[in-house]
Amino acid sequence: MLDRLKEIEERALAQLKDSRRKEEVLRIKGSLLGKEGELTRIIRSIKDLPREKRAEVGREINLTKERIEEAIKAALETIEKEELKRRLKEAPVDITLPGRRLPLGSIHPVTQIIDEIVDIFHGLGFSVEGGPEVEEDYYNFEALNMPKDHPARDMQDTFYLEGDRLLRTHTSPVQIRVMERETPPLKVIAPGKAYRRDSDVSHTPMFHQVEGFMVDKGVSFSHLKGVLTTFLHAFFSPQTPVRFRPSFFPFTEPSAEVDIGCLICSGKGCRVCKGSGWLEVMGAGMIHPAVFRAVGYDPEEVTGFAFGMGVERLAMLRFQINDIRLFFENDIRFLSQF
Ligand code: 2U9
Repeated sequence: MLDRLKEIEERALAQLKDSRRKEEVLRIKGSLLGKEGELTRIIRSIKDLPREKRAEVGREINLTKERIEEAIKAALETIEKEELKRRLKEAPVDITLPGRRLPLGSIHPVTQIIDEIVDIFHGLGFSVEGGPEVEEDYYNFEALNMPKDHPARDMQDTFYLEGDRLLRTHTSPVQIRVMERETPPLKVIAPGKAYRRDSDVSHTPMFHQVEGFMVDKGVSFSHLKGVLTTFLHAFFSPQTPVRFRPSFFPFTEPSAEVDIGCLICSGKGCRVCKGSGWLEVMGAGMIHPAVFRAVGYDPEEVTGFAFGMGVERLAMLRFQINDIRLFFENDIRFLSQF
């Protein structure tokens, strides 16, 4: 029996050594270890041996089986390695080539501009606040001195929802909520989305605003001019001319529109500034006493200024883009330029 085992092992190892194909190795494996394999049959026959021989022969059979299994594994590995070598030779891979890079994303131009504006006002001591985009009529209009019959509430401009709710048409309601909650002195900016029923090259139904305000005892129009001029010089350039023109907003009195010298023609007059030499970039004013009364502040006690700017408009001026809709088409060829 032991001789037979030795003979089987020697034959198996020799055959495996000569094998060049996986199928051949598997066939040898089957002929030895399969259901009717030579070694399997020997294992089955242990029970017919005299009792005193069984342990010794059994041990020898197991050792032989282990060695053969190891030789099969080694043969398969060798064949696989050879196969890989052959395939690499047929279609060579240049491992010195750089890998494929994943495309790198970039920050959306509108977000870049918001971040810049926030940084500048942060440096001037303003904190940042946010609030709901689905607002109540009261916070969006009523508290901002725009009663029920005010033209700014027109169905043409506002997205109305059920009940007294709407999509905020500006971020001013954030500031009403801040004033309701806190007491002066306050220096706050509110960046965020606003919604209006409007769509053309310079309007989208959703756009971004940064509004801000400062409330304290003795805040004057000079503070407004100082803060906004400082901001515009930081955002555009310290040489940029800035002017304030009288205007009207229901929530500020007096009100102003803020212009900068045209960035394209340096004030000579061109298509972008429609020949005027100036570009309107912000609205501003002293907070209306009615707004203070709505939030429970005494307008005899405190004063404040407020301002607002359209982020897409500033981004269009900064990046010289003539159609606001490009910001929202999410065309990767457009966005990857920033
Ligand atoms: C409170 C009181 C007053 C915010 C202001 C403007 C003037 C303004 C526009 C600029 C371009 C909106 O994005 S835009 O269309 N904004 O002209 N906004 S004063 O006044 C406030 C805000 C909050 C409590």
